[in-house]
Amino acid sequence: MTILVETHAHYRLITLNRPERLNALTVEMAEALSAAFDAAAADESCRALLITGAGRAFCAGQDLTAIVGIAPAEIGHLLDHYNPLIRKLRALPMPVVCAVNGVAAGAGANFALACDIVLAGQGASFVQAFARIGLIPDCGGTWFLPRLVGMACARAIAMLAEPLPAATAAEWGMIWRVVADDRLMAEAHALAARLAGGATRALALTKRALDMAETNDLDNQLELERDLQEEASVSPDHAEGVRAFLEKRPAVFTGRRS
Ligand code: T3D
Repeated sequence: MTILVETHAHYRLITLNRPERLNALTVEMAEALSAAFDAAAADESCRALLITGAGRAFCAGQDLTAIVGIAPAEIGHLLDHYNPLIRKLRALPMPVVCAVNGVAAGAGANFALACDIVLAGQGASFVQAFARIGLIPDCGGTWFLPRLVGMACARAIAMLAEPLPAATAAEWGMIWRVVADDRLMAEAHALAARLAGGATRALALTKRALDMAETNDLDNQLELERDLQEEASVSPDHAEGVRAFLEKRPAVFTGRRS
């Protein structure tokens, strides 16, 4: 199986599972991921996702052995599989945590950056490997990088294709946090469990608002916040949050969508 899906209380762990190829992506894997995202989105009891890689790497990007023999003009069509996957990942109505357990290269790096909160082990690194093989960063790389680290660093990261150590990625704001390798999965599970116990509807709407902020001006963003706040305010978790505050107790959120 190219991916493994494990159900935990209120969240799912998805593990990229081709360790012998450093979890390099194939069309089959993209289809499996797409189905796993659909299943998570359709299940109200699934309130967060955690994504990681099996073995020593997170993901080495496109499986280069799989493109041998494909006509060059057809290679771009691989993105017909990957682009919908990135869109689906961004639109998931729940927080997505990525635990980068080793090298994340090419599309693998940008798949990680598409997640909501990225944790990485100390030994992990991010490589925009595309320039090394005469390609451009895809799977959203040219969109994510300048927004996360600014244009100056984005240009160097994309054009030099050098491995960026996890600690530098965290220092530059490309990812949330770097942790000791042997603590990575414990910390990632704790984070996923914490998010899965949150006000899921509000977190999903927060994701949408932050994504829209990339293109909206302030006026439009204020309008959007009003609309999304209306949606959040009718959620059972909002009522519970206020009740819990007034009763001076921790809120118990259910994540129910209505
Ligand atoms: O064109 C399109 O539109 C398609 C979309 C493309 C999107 C992309 O992602 S393009 C970028 C593709 N990825 C790469 O170019 C990265 C290639 N891999 C590497 O540069 C290095 O493997 C790493 C920096 C990731 C890790 O290096 P290292 O030294 O830790 O490991 P290694 O020895 O190179 O790799 C271990 C094995 O995994 C090795 O196999 P072997 O010799 O033990 O049988 C290696 O060939 C294999 N492997 C690593 N990356 C890939 C791969 N096999 C297939 N595809 C890979 N991407």
